Amino acid sequence: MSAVDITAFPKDFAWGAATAAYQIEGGWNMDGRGPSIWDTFCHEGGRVFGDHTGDVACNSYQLWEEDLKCIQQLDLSHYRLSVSWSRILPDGTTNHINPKGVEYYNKVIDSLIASGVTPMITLWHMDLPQALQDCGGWCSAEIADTFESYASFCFKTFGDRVKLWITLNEPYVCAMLGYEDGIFAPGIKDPGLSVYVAGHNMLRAHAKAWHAYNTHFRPSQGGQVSLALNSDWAEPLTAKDAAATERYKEFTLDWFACPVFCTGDYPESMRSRIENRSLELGYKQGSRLPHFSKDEPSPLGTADFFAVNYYTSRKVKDLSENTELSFVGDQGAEGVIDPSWPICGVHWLAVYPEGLRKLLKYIKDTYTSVPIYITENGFSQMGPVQIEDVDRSQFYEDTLQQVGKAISQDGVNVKGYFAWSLLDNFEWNDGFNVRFGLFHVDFSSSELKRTLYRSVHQRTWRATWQTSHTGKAVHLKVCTGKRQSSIRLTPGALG
Ligand code: GBH
Repeated sequence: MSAVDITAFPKDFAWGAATAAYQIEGGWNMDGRGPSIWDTFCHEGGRVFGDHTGDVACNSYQLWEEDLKCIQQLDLSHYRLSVSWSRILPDGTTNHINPKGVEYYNKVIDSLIASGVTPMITLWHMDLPQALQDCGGWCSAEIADTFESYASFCFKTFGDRVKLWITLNEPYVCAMLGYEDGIFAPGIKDPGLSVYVAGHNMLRAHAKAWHAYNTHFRPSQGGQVSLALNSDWAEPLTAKDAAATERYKEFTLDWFACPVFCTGDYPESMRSRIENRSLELGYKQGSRLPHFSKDEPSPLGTADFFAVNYYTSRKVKDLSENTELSFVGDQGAEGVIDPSWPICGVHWLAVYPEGLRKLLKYIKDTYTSVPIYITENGFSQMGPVQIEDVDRSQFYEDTLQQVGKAISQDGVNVKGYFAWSLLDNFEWNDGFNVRFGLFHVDFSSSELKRTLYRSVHQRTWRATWQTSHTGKAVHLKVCTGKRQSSIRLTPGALG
């Protein structure tokens, strides 16, 4: 086992953890919060593992001080959280503001800052207000203006203290799973159609919010705004699959990154492929991939940093013979798991830390010299709780080693790393059955006690960030699990 080279990480590197409102807060109907699409989706039954819901989750709405203790215990420099849109604007619009909701986030933000922790706030992490879904959700064109008003309200209310903003989390996942496959809220299954409309309105909403910040708030607040894009790293399964791999990348990261960082429009070949297939399939109602209007602010240049969520990688197989009207049909490619990559917990999470290094280099080479934040990355457990989570520890160590190499050997300007997640939480359609936390949460008792997983407590990856962040040397004797070693980390290249 080799240690992480901490000399690779700059002194002001952000060492954080991330969470999302619906996954941790609970308090779903407390103090005037309006319902979100995830409340509806869970309460319907039959949608989520064990019919679990986020009604209580980690109860962070009432137990915020417990979360803060966790953050302090880890010595995090940053904490990424999301605002529940319907907690502060119960019907999604600024016509009705819920003061108790605003008070909650003020308390969270103020206590983070008082503890020396920099907040990064996501405005929308999957939990659209139900009232807006009732008007068509992300498929309605008006939502872009509604989101802009909500974002402006948050900038105005919290922006004196919050300087790092993410408008939308993972538009790809929300459009695909919410509108194509229907396995995430709002549960719409409309293959090959709504997915592009939803994605388009998300980009319009993001662009409007960024422009609002840039014009009205940046001059006095001086913060930064981006959107968090998720992407697997993708490699061809065989030499024959090279073109399919290009398409796979285009239809995942490039779909959203190209309009924002490159051209102001979707990748040329994505557009022509969708248009050609529409013709072939006899689809006559114009392009399925919408066009950006010249009368609206362009998405181009609407990100002050690149925020990427990385979990896993795929080998890509050509699927160009597929004749279905669907997103995968348009993409003409399919991702499979390389059998040499271990699965950690949940079935889709094949561990390949090298993929993160390759993805970071791809982002740098393809898109941008703006700084990159890794806004999510993590490792899950399933089944009986293992407080002695040796594999997770090894995962973080291997991953941070790859991030270090991306910085020091590939010259990628990585500014921060946020582990997903601070706490075990409501893992969407997997309910509480999949645990991503650095802290275990005991969902079987009403106290919802948080307990640091063993490895996080002891192992070197955590010392890496403590050392880098605090400048203190940490000596660790690693004695859990199969792999044994004793490693001394000293602050390196600080300054
Ligand atoms: C992130 O999504 C989310 O931002 C976060 O809220 C979530 O808790 C975290 O990841 C862990 O999942 O195989 O059909 O069940 C990452 C993207 C979307 C990847 C769902 C896996 C599973 C689809 N994930 N997907 S399926």
